[in-house]
Amino acid sequence: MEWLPTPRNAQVSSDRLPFAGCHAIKAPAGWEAAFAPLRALGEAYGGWTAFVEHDASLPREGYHLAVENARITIRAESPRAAFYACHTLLQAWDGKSIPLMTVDDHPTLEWRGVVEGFYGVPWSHEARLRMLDFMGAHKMNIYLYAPKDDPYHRERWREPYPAPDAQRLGELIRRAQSQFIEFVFCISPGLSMVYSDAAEFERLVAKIDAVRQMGVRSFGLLVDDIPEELQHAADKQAYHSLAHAHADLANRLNHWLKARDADSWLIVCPTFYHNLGEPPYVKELGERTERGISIMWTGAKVVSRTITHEDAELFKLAIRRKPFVWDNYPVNDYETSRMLLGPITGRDAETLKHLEALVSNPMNQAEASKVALGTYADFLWNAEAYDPQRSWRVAIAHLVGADAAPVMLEFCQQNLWTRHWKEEPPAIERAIEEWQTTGDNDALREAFTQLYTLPRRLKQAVHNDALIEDIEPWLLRLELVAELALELLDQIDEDDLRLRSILTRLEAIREMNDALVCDGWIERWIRETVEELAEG
Ligand code: LOG
Repeated sequence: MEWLPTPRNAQVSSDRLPFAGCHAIKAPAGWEAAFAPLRALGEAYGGWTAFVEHDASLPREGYHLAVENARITIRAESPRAAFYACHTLLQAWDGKSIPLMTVDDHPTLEWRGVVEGFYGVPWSHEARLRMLDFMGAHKMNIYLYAPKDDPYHRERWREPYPAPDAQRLGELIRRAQSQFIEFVFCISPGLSMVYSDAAEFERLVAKIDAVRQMGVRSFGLLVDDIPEELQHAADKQAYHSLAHAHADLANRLNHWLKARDADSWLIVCPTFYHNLGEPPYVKELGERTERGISIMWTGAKVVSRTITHEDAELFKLAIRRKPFVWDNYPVNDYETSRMLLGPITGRDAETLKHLEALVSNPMNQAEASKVALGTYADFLWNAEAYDPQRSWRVAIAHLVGADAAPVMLEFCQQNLWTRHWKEEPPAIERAIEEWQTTGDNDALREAFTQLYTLPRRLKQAVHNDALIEDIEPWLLRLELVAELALELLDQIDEDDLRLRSILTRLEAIREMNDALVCDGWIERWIRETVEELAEG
């Protein structure tokens, strides 16, 4: 299996040695959690000893890993760095042996992760736990809990979490800790909060304090997607602008947090979060918000197809600190009929130099999001070596295994478009265009057959049930429309047109399932071909 993320520097020998865990791990006291991934392998045969040393001279999260004959040495900047070294080792393990190797590694960007920040059905508890494991294994270090449709996060922000929810939240927090992930609890009070009211502030900190008691030190104050003007008479009296109110609230909350924990961290998502720093709101927020408080930004647009270093510099100038990027890819809440299964593109190493953090806002489908997220993990860790096409293949292989990767890639290629995000058009577009000039039904039949059999081939090869569940509606739709397209081709060849029945069936498919694949090309071909035949 290839590494994900790609290490900065790796020398790998073709010599492999049997490995089934370490019988001894010698490490600094207090670093035990960093070796959980190695311990999980068991301490069975093989006779390996791992020596772990703290090396403060390495870059942040940097590690050096050497696998020699019967001895593993890790030098690491921190326990988290040692945890990452273990994962590099585990990814090189094929279940039986590991290669002799040396690796020198550290990340491009300090904070790399995920914001669960979309509208619609939030991820299930199980999906979140699996996501945290995935993130840890791929060297992502920050998760923002911010599902818009968790009522206690936004609509009913004043109310405490009921006991069962609080218990699940606690479990998430512990899982994040075990994966060396910074857990950021976010709250969105801006739909109703009276910012100037002291009792409202007390309600806000009471909610936050309950989560703080569970071991969280980082919080997000999110005021995105709220009215762009002050709403309450008291606030209009107390503040001369919305930015004034938001900066005042952020500063007060930050003082409250710092008084309880000097290591606390406050992250603010402003109301004007997509621009190049021009709105007066952004400048005022940047001026008034105290240093040390982070400010989020989605790029020049809500869904920014590119984020250049020039864009980042402009926003940075306006807010007087490096932006904390909330990246709206592969989120699909604005077009739920589509899936985004391509790699992240349109950002580069130069952009990252101007950022404090980058978190991806994924799809409602957690498992399917891991295709894009795997490529984010790679890009954010080693942006200098990032190759989206290569990364895409590796991310897919990590998700479904090497054997199933080709068929999963084939499926991903059919799902790369939304209103705001367009990659290469699906291959079927070219096949259809060729057919329009050549009229070669057999060539088109072959292309449709490939798509028709894809769902079945995929289900045979892929054993990740959560993934199959996520993509099931798209698999079904693909099979049904490709089957219908084949039927239409047969009718043409046999000169036995039953056009009305084709249209009725197309309508029935659309009614039972609103998933859209191949950017709608197959459906369009069916409809247009039927129309032409009806006219002709
Ligand atoms: C929301 C976000 C949503 C995304 C994409 C931010 C900061 N807020 O336009 O919750 O998932 O767009 O639809 C948003 O992006 N607002």
